[in-house]
Amino acid sequence: MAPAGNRTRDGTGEVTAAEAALMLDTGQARAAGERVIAWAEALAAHTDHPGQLTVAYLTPAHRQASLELRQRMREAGFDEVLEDAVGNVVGRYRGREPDAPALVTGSHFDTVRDGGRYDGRLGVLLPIAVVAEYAARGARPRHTLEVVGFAEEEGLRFHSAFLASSALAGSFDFGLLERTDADGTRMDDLMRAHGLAPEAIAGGARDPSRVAAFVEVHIEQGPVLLERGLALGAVSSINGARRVMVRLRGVAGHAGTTPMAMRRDAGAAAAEVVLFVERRCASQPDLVGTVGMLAVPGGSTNVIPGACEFSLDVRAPQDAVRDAALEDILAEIAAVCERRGIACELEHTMNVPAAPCHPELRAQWRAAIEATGQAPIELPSGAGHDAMKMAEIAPIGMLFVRCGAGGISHNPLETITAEDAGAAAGAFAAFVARFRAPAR
Ligand code: HGY
Ligand code: MN
Ligand code: MN
Repeated sequence: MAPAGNRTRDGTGEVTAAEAALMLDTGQARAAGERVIAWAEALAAHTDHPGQLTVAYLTPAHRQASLELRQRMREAGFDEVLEDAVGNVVGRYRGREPDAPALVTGSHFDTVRDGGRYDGRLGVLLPIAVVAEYAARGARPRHTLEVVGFAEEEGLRFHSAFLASSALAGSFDFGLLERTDADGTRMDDLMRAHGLAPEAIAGGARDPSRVAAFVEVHIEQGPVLLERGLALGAVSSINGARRVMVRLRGVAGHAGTTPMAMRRDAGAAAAEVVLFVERRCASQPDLVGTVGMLAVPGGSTNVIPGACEFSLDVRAPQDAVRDAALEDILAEIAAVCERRGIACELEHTMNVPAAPCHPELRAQWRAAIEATGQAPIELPSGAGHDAMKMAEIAPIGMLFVRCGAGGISHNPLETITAEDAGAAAGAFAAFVARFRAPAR
């Protein structure tokens, strides 16, 4: 017998008729998953470098991707679709209670160099596919659903990670507008050349009281779900990250005539530091350290490196562990430079604290995963996400989706299945249907 009132029963207990209308059945979820895979494939056609997927902030490929996302949103039936002052693509699907604060979701659509087609983009395309299901049946969630395609998260072009989500969070660093890319193009000029208005960025910051929560669907970018045989996982917290660009200056010299003891070799100094980073960060569990960029600017085979530049990226679940490791690394850099007669310049380019997901949203994601018939597990995120920026103004939650190919990411081999994308669509719809704004 149907429970009293306008309640109905589905596989996970009592839901109201309005909530039930927001759920996807297996067929609808699968169709949404297949749509997401096809859209990700189409979006990957836009790239800065043919033969690989690289989409940096405001390149021609980035602009094409932005137009395509806006078109997907319009076709899906969003009530409002716009591009904001920093280039974010924003779609709003009105809720049953339009005066209630919005449930904001989304992720980034820029990529790393030669990256995968689901990092970030899954978190934009999947909510669009679910809204298309809602619009097709005239179903409305309680809270307005705002889907954001963040224009820049990876920091590829200007070393400015989370640029776009910081604009929504009201913590945009306006000094970045003066930063130039490898071709000497100023960010401010580039934005204006694309019709964006840096002076309007501050006005785009969200009023925290108007954001009920921020949730992000993202590929796991690791092997845990794959090894556990699970499609989905709720995220417990996001590791904090610190990044530094290190520029070493020694003395260029003749590779053939300069005795080894008389050299001030910036490349050899950097090599010592890289191995120290590996040793120090391997010394504690969950602490990671990476030198992802390493270059001898203008180097030649027969010239001792007079300069060497490299990046540092250090992360841990606890900020204190991360900061202690970075301190040790910077102390080692100073000692190596002292011993070798090398000058050193440091540029701190990122310091994002670890971001715990809100307990109530973790519970709601676990319930949503269970609604898809899967046992809910929780796992931390070693990768950084826009959610950690949005955590500055709203409670956050995240859903991870299994990665294939051993969990590889930031690599063209990155992959997910349509079936898992469908499971994620079903969980996302169940989450939205039963979403309750956490107490603030
Ligand atoms: O670096 C990261 O963790 C993210 O992919 N930007
Ligand atoms: Mn990434
Ligand atoms: Mn990402």
